[in-house]
Amino acid sequence: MKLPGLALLAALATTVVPVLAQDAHPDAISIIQPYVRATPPGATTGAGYIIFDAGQADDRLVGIETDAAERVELHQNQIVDGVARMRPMADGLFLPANAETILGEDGTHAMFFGLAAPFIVGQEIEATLIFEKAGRVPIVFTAEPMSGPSEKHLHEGQ
Ligand SMILES: [Cu+2]
Repeated sequence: MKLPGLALLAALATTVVPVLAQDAHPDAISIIQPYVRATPPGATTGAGYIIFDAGQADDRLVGIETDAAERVELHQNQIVDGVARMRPMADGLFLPANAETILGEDGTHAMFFGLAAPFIVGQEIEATLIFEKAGRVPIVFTAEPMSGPSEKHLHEGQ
């Protein structure tokens, strides 16, 4: 497994989970090393990251559901007047065929709002990814230390 230019994730043990949603799609999308960053006590928001390797067809991640939070949004950081802010990705995350797409690159991330409990290192968080074509796919995020390289960003409206 080659993870070019992704020191953070390359440093983690890499797990590849081929998703075989339907037998008819032998080259289905792969979901690689989904993780969330551990959160401090009392935190109500968290962030998650995933590497995708789309199969032979384009797809699009349009949503994430989990019992661990009230809701999850797909976000992208943008610099406005020198300050990083984040906005929901209205069209979701496009996953071009035969390519790796990283939720976590270019300021993208999954934003968890209303955490049921803080994310603790090593914790496993069950979630369901919702794809335009592949449909609903269950995954498990692992909580990694919060001290990893991170972009500071403001949470709009908080
Ligand atoms: Cu965010």
